[in-house]
Amino acid sequence: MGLSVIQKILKNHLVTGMLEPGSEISIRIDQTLTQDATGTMACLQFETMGQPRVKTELSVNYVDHNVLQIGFQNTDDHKYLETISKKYGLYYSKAGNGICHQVHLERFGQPGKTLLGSDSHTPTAGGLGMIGIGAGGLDIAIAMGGGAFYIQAPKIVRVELTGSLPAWCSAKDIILKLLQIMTTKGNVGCMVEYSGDAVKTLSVQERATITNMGAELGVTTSVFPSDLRTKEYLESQGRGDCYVSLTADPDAEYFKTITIDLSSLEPMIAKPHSPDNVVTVKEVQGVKVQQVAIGSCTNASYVDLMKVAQILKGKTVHPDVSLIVSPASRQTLEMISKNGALTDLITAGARITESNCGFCIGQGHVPSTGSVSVRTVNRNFKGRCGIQDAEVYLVSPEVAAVTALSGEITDPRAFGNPPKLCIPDKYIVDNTLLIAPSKPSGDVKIFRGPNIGDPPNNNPMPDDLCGNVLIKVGDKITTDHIMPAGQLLKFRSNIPKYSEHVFEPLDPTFAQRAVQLRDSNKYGFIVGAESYGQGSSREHAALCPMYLGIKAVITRSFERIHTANLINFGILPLTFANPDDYDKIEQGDAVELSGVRQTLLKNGQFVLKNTSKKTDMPLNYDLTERQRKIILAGGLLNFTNS
Ligand code: MIC
Ligand code: SF4
Repeated sequence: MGLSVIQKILKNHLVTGMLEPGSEISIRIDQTLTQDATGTMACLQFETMGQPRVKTELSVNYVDHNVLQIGFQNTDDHKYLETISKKYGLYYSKAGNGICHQVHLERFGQPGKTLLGSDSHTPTAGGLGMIGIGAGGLDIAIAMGGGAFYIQAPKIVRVELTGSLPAWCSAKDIILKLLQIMTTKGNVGCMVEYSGDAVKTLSVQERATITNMGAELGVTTSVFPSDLRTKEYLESQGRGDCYVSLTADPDAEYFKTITIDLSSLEPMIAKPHSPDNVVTVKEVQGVKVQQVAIGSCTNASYVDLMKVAQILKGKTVHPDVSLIVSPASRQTLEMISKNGALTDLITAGARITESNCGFCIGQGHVPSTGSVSVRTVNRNFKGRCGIQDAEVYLVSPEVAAVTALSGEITDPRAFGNPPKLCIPDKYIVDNTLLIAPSKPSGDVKIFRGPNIGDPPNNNPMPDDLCGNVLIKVGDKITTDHIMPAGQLLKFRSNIPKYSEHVFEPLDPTFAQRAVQLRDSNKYGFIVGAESYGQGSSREHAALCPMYLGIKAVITRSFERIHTANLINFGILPLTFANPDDYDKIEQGDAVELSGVRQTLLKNGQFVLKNTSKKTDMPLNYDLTERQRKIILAGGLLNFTNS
């Protein structure tokens, strides 16, 4: 049987296991990526492993999430990352150089390689024909030390693209269409591989928009073949020597195939508050808009901003709209500045920001109360923009630009001629803000500001867990609900302080109640419903609950990265054997789980005793032997260092 692109890359990197969907495999990681919001903890964890230098082919520390440096905490974290990079042999991408995924595509991505990143949008690299996977910081730390990365061998979903994009439709409409079809739920354990005649009509940058939002599907990664368009892109970035061709064998087999005829697409939009709440723009046009924000690792590349500049040129942003444009990389900013497109944006009334994540994660440009913000980003979870009471819609750069001009959600097809696609023959390559790894040297002094604490320890899993259900939540709880970011990002390396905010958007009393329970020597349980832990890779959504004494999360289903993070921090991810039992348990119930160690050792069944309701409920888990040992040890750091 022939192999798909994904199978070829996995096979080349396989350390243990077999490519049987669902079974555990481990793969060698060629490159790692860390960013300042998750990287500090990852590097602190790497330091505890006592390795003299990173063992990957290439590792990069990016500063892109907290570039405003409000307060010393962020600036201190950056200095820490800079000195760590120097000492351990990582590239260091300084504040202002751009968003990790965009810069990685420009400078480092290579077809056929594996990339592990402490950010859920690491699959952006799949646009270049590589396997990019998002994971918690601890998994990255282990990969930096040369350790393999464990995942389930994937079910590979083939997405066949046919036809060609109609005028005013672009890559974002393709991925929004796929989100409408596949939704954000139920895709754990899958990887997406793109194929079909239309693939060759898409540039790497457009492919990267599509693979970027594979994160919202909940799949492990998304990959395009590496073809002449890939070669063209790498050459235009001065990296033609990285090119290898990588295509699927004609007889490769897939778990299933979804076909999207690009010719039949219309401009699409995701309504509040989920990326899969997708309809056509036509269906919601006319909604008045107060803010348009063009940016993020999804849709703020040179190709995107050139389209926006053409649409805005000679026109003026609607007086009721604030338009923010945040170029995804310094390369993009430099190029639109050189060719005059930046002037067109400014003259039209756009507010330009430094290249960074910024408003995408609620760091500034927070919409006003009750207002509508139309964005080119990838997530519109409630509250992520920095305020609960705002309506965020996700669109392509084209729809964002015409909406900024008209002041209401607008189908661009009524707007005359579409902008031209500008794909440069040569990008400007300027590594001024990218510091290459220095030669090994023992005398680099690591800088540690007062906000940087040690990673907290956890004890081995006790045999009996007696405690309370501290919170019961519903479907699709994201890591933004569990561990909000925005202005709190400055506490990412200060776990005691950050832990005060666990579940704050849902219940500001949670942390205080958890501490009271922990101080009375009892354990906290969390109850959730479907798709618990969507979104970001932030391990803090497990690490901080661990710090607060949480030992088990019981749900109807989990998302992949969050499950891995729970295991890494010694928290049991359990599911209701009878999904209806979710309705029979309440916040505040006193519960007991006994014989935990023995049950895990024997891979037996758990039974939760609800002493408040005087009921018993069977609980399942899907853990490999290695994962059970990690939980027994109290987490991956204990397991690795023992
Ligand atoms: C996000 O888009 O939610 C983030 C912020 O980039 C996160 C990482 C983090 O929480 O630091 C992600 O996507 O993993
Ligand atoms: Fe940054 Fe937003 Fe991309 Fe996350 S999704 S990496 S916050 S731009």
